[in-house]
Order: sequence, then C-alpha cells, then structure tokens
Amino acid sequence: MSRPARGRFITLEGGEGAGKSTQARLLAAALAARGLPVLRTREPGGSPGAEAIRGLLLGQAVARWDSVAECMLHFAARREHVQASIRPALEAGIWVVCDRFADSTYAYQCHGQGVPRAVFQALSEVALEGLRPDLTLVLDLPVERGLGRATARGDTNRYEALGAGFHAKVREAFLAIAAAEPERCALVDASQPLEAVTAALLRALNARLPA
Ligand code: T5A
Repeated sequence: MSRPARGRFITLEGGEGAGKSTQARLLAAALAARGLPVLRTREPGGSPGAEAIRGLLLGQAVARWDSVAECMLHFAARREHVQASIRPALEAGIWVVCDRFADSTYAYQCHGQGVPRAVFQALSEVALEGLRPDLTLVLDLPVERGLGRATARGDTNRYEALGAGFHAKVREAFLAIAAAEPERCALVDASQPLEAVTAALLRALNARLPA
C-alpha cells in the first residue's frame, strides 16, 4: 500500500488575546470541510507529557523559574508534543493546526525574558530535529487590546501578569519574525472583527497551501 502524502504543519502565533485559539478552531473546521484530516493542538501542551509540563509553566508564581530553565521546560514540552503527536500525525497525512509553537519561545523567552538566542537555537536543534512549520499565521494586535481581551475572561496566567512592557517586546519579536521569514509567515491584522480575521487567514492559507 502506498504511503499517504505528508500532512501540512500550520502554526498560529501572536501575543495574548490575539485570537489564536478561536481562529485555530475555525481554521481546523475549514480544513475538515475540505475533506482533509486535521489535528488541532496547542502549546505548551498537546500530548500527555507536555500537558504535565504546561502545569509547571503556567500554574506557578511569576518568578518561579530561572529564565533558561523555563526555556528548557518549553522545549521539553515541545519535544514530547512533536514526538508523541505532531510527527506521527504529519506522517499519517494529517494536517496539524497548532496554537503556538517555537516562535512563541523566541518571542517570550528570548525577547521578553532575555534568554540568549544561542540557547534557543541549540534547544531547537535538539528538540525539533529540523521540523519547521509549513505556514505560520502571525496574528498582530496592539498589546493593550490583547491583554484586555485575555483578562476579560478572568483567568490570568503567569505570562499575562508580566505587564504591558514585557508584552510590547513580545509583539516586536513576532513582527520581526514575520518580516524576516516572509516565505513561512503571513502577518494578519487581528484587530479586525473576528470574521474578517478568519477571512484573512483563509486567504493566506489558500494562497500558500492550495488544496
Ligand atoms: N508561552 C507559550 C511562552 O512563554 N513560551 C512558549 O514557548 C509558549 C508555547 C500560554 C502562555 O504560555 C506562553 C504564552 C502564553 O502566555 P495560554 O493560556 O495557552 O497560555 O494563552 P494564549 O496562548 O496566550 O491564549 P489566549 O487564550 O490568551 O489568547 P488567544 O488564543 O490568542 O485568544 P482567544 O482566541 O482565546 O481570544 C481571546 C478573547 O478574545 C475574543 C475571544 O472571543 C476571547 O474572548 N476574540 C475577539 N474579540 C474581538 N475581535 C476579534 N477579532 C476576536 N478574536 C478573539
């Protein structure tokens, strides 16, 4: 029997409250409506081991971790997620829609928390063994609006509590990633109404990864 074509790996990135989880759901539904098999997943988490590490990362006091140790925890979770869920799905021909991936570590831990880029690169090589998203959708939103949306839900996590200055650095990092890698990334204005953001994401998807 012939092997199925490899699935495609799509990531959604951006700051707090940009609408990634909402849009990941809508995107996965749009792909399924095209008849494609889809796995929707998230980081930190997405597999049993990685979800256990998510609890260590999000459910603790703000200053709980040394920043390099924190970066290593994100990559430990990511390695688990990639090995247990993402790679097997892609190899089985399933399209993977992932709410955050390695760009979030670069934005939050390197730009936000000061972890050296060399640490990020070394951990990426070990954890990912060359795996890269086929398409990264970067949702951009002014920091105050994103934090406003996220805090309106009432369950603030460790990162949301870090304040507007921290999140401004995170936003700059995502914009820099999108500018540096235009072949992989599509930048979308997430301050538009929800339906307009979905339409922009689908346009980017159809243009970059035609069915
Ligand atoms: N992190 C993660 C790191 O530091 N390093 C890493 O390597 C990784 C992977 C994860 C945290 O971990 C950090 C980053 C994060 O702080 P999380 O709880 O998973 O924490 O949080 P987020 O990924 O930030 O998800 P959020 O839920 O906060 O934001 P989303 O997913 O971007 O937004 P969403 O879809 O939940 O929407 C938020 C609210 O806005 C509304 C929605 O209905 C919802 O109420 N909304 C809109 N309102 C108006 N207009 C629109 N266009 C809207 N779109 C959504």
